[in-house]
Amino acid sequence: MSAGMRLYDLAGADERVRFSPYCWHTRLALAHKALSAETVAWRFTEKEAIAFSGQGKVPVLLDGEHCIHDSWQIAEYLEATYPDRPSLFGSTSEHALVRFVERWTTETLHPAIGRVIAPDLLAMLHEKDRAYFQTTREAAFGTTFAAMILARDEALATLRRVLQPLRSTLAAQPFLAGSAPNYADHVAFGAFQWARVSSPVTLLAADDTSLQAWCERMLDAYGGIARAARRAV
Ligand SMILES: N[C@@H](CCC(=O)N[C@@H](CS)C(=O)NCC(=O)O)C(=O)O
Repeated sequence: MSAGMRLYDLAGADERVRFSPYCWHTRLALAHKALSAETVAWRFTEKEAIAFSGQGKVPVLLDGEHCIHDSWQIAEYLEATYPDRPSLFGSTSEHALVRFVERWTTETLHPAIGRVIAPDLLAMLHEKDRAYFQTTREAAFGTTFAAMILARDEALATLRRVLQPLRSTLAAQPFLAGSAPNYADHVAFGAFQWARVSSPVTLLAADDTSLQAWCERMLDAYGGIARAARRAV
C-alpha cells in the first residue's frame, strides 16, 4: 500500500533543503505514478538511521514491509508494484534504454556537475556533515575544494561540452521520453535540480535555449514539485 510510504531523503543544515540528485529521481518517479511518501530528512553522517537497509546511502524507500534502496532499484520496484499507474519506462526496450540514460547521468553528468558545484555544498550542509563530505569528495575527485574553485571556469566549460547530446536531443523533442517525461527525464533532470537547490552557480549559458526550456518544463512537471523545492541559495 502506498499510504504508508516513507522516503529517507538527504537534507542540508536546513532540513527543508533536499538536494540529492538520486533522491530527486525517486521523488519525481513517485510523482509520475501519483504516489506520495512521507519524507524523512537524513544527513550523510546519520548512518545508523538507515542501517536497517543494510547500507549507508539514500534514497531508501519503505513501503509496507518492503525496504528498497538504490534509486534504480526503487524505480523498478515502483514500476513492478504499481503497474496500473503511469509507466516510468514504457516498453521493455525503452526500459533498457532508460538504463543507459541512468548510467550516463551517474557516470558522466554527475562528475561533470560535481566538479563545478561540490565546494558550494559545504556551506549548506549541516555542520556535522561538513568534514565527512569534504574528505570523501576531495578523495573521489582527486583534488581539493580550493583547487576546484580555482578551476571552476574550466569545469563549467567541460560540463557544457558534456551536455551536447542532451542539448541536441532536446532541441528536437520536448522530453527525453518524447512528448511527455518518463524516468529518463527524472534522472537527467535530477542532476540539474541538485545544482539548482545547492549552488549559486548558473550551469547553463543564457543562450542554451533547448536545455533551458527542458529544465523549465521539468520544473513545471507534476504540479511544479521541483520548482517549489526550497533552495539553499
Ligand atoms: N546508486 C545509489 C547512489 C546513492 C547515493 O550515492 N546517495 C548519496 C546522496 S546523493 C548518499 O547517500 N551518500 C552517502 C555518503 O556519501 O556517505 C542510488 O542510485 O540511489
